[in-house]
Amino acid sequence: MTTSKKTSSRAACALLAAVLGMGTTPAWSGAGQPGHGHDAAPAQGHMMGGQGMPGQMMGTQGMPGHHGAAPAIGGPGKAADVTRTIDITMQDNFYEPAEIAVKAGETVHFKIVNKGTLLHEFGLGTAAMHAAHQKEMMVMMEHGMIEADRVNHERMKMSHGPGQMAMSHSHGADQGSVLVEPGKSAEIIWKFPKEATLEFACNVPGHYESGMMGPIRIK
Ligand SMILES: [Cu+2]
Repeated sequence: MTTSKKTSSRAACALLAAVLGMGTTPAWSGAGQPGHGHDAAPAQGHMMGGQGMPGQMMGTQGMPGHHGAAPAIGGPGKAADVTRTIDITMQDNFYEPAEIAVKAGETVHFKIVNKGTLLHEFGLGTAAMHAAHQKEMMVMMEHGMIEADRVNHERMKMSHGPGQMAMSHSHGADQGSVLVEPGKSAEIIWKFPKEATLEFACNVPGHYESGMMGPIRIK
């Protein structure tokens, strides 16, 4: 009786152990599923990492802002680091000087004056960036945000829709681009990268094509 009880309790124990064991197995396989989830999680994390990469790239390039895939063109510089001042005169439709030479990593203070009768831009970037910017500025002109000889600030403000943010954000001294109305002036302090193939250009529709651009030689 006692033995059978012990036996049955042992059996119960064994059963319990088995159940626990089995319980462990599903739990383990359950953990295995999260394990699979873990396998998937790094993949997701990787994907997220991939999505986050523009941010990382921006970080490495020292380019704060939202131009994720932008190539290294340098960034806004500090006044204290300026080693050279370059005067730029805008005419219809060309710049004086026609080309610029800077040293690798140099911080340059550009003083820009528009002596023409038309609206002009002084923008720093690669040829590809200027080409993209020209399309934006074509749209800006179509929307009346810019006119031949002026910036329509009212229209510019109204244009802060989601799709048009990029346009209004693509101008500004901290973006390496200024729009200058006739008779007005502007300045940019820019820290150049060690090496890059850059141009300064005016992307007001028709101006780049008519020669309002020049190379920036980094030596
Ligand atoms: Cu121009």
